[in-house]
Amino acid sequence: MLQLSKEDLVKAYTQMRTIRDFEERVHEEFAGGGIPGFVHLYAGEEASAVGVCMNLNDKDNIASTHRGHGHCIAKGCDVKGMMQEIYGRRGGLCGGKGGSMHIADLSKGMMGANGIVGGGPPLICGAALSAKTLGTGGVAVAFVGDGGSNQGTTLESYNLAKVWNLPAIFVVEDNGYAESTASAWSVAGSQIKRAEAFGMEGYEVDGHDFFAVYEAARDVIAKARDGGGPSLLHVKLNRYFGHFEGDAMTYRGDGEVDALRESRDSLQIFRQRVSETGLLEAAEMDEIDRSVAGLVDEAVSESETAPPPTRDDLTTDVYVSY
Ligand SMILES: Cc1ncc(C[n+]2csc(CCOP(=O)(O)OP(=O)(O)O)c2C)c(N)n1
Ligand SMILES: [Mg+2]
Repeated sequence: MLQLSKEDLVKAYTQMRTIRDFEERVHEEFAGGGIPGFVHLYAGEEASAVGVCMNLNDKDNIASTHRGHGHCIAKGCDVKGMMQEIYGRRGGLCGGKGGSMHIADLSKGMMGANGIVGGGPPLICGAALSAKTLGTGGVAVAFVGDGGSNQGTTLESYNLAKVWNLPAIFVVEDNGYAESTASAWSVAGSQIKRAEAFGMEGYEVDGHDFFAVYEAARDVIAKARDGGGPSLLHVKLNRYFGHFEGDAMTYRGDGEVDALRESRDSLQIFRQRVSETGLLEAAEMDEIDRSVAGLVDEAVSESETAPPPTRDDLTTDVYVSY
């Protein structure tokens, strides 16, 4: 924690608060019928995206999941552009044609949220191979869920990343469920042993503790940048909302989410840690809370009135031209 500057701490808290407010607000607006399509929320998992991405720069790439808003914000995507994308507006980051599950911004190294579970790991093998070949010094990170960790694409990617000695990091975000299936039931062996089976180092991390994630990610990312090859982080955390918006969550115990919000809240844990050590004052964080709330308000009100894509937009962005 000591090596983080005050500026870094402010950035980390601001990003985590932005993710939380963004998601809480999308939850409300979706329930009110303002948002089209299908939405998966990241609230509760903020420390993972931010703890990892604080160690990355614009040359580094990440591949996300269907639960991608937090990864986008942590990698520096424009919050208003994201909200417009979720609303399907022309001013959205992908012209309003991608929606929640396909937000991408290559200029920030955000290769995309992804509707294909286990779709991210193969993509980062490509990004990491390109960084290695071109000598950019960049690394590539895939976020993948506990469910996604069982996909063949993920295990094949572990193998490829190791045999090619790629600057690749696999972050398994284990929130305990894949849709309604508990990971305790569905994941055989252990994530760490899976990493070891492919000759990679793997570390288990408390995904509600920003500092634990930050430090674990810092070490494996530095190793990858130095040519030390891929690693895996098994990040244990919890989601606060349903699998998707509208999920009645009948598979979760009574009071499970309330208890998590009470005791496993990455923002509260962060606030407590930095206040105890005097690194940031509560008043400074309250001020950040107010400014983030204003930003999210503006993002929603601008999205509500923004125009949708036009008929002509239907035929653009279909094929890439080089
Ligand atoms: C290849 C593929 N199979 C199935 C689905 C349907 N699906 C969407 S999300 C999901 C569960 C993913 O669980 P996990 O990887 O743990 O991520 P979480 O939702 O918990 O963040 C499934 C099965 C899909 N989108 N893609
Ligand atoms: Mg999961």
